Amino acid sequence: MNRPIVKSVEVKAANLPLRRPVVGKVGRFDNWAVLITEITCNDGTVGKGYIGPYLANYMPSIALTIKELFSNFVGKELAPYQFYNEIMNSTSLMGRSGIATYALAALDISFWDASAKIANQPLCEHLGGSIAPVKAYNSCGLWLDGNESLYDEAKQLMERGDFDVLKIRLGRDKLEDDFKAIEYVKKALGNENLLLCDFNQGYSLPDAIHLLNNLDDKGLYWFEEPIDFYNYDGYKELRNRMKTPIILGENFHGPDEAFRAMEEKIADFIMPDLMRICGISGWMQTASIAAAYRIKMSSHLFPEVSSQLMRVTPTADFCEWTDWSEPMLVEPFKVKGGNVIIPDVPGSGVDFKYDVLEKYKVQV
Ligand code: SMN
Ligand code: MG
Repeated sequence: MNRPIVKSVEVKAANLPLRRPVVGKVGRFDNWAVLITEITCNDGTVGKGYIGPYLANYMPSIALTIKELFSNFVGKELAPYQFYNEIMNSTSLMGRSGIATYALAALDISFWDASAKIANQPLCEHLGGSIAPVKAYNSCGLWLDGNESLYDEAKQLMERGDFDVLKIRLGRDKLEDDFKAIEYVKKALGNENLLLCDFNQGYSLPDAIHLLNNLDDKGLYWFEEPIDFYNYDGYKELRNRMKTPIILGENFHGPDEAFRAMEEKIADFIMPDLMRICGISGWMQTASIAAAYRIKMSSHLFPEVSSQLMRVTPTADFCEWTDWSEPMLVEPFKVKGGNVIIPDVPGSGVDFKYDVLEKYKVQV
């Protein structure tokens, strides 16, 4: 069968204000920097997607890379997974990580959106799955700043969408303050519900051992990124010492890194990031590897496409939900009963409010 031919690409960027600033060991962010990629086929289909590369000043370089990579596909029949493999197998001069990965991810997400639209199916159905509620946690708050009382903040986070799983950021100067923070949040959440925690690589190995030893009996569902994500020996050591499962993965650049981490058994669970894992194609490869290793896989940010992907991830655990992109989305995904609700529309369900993109525009 003839498939539509890929014709052109458009890239836009914006720096959306965040309702609650991100304050963690990862830094402070008042904005969510997004790069929108739209590809058009000769039948008029437009594939849309976005990535969030954090650092707005790098977006022009990423946009240029997107356009340069796109030149490989002009005039070809749309074939997202084939395109992904062609680039992965031919860009060794650029490397298979960093900006190249972000740019390929942006294109891959848009190609798959177009492909699902052409098939007239929601993305998860196009990938061989079905629509159903996707178990999620609300990750929009519980940062390290904590001006509001953490009890009230946790209650607010549970209220919208009836969430019963939350994630707290840890790594306050005094261990006692982390203990108190956990206590306040647990009081709001209830002891029967799951609390996850994230350290954002804030610790050296000896400090992490000390801290996690003190937190190991707190009933936290996972310890996320206590130390540098590339410290493989350190992660092995932590896994040996702790009862609480260790998770990392938001910093895997492409499936190669995810594979190595699983092969080396450095984590109990993984949580790839749609952008860094190299889009939908990179995610699908990683999900197969996680299934082979029987490792639970959660998602990192990008709840719209990630929730669709969780429906075809054999070891799917939790979808991380944030509302950061909502201001620019025509139809933000609904959250109900602690689940992300995938809309029954063709494609990824992501479409943009162009007036909002214009208002917060970044020149690329
Ligand atoms: C995180 C990463 C990037 C920006 C904000 C928060 C964090 C998470 O590591 O896992 O949510
Ligand atoms: Mg994290």
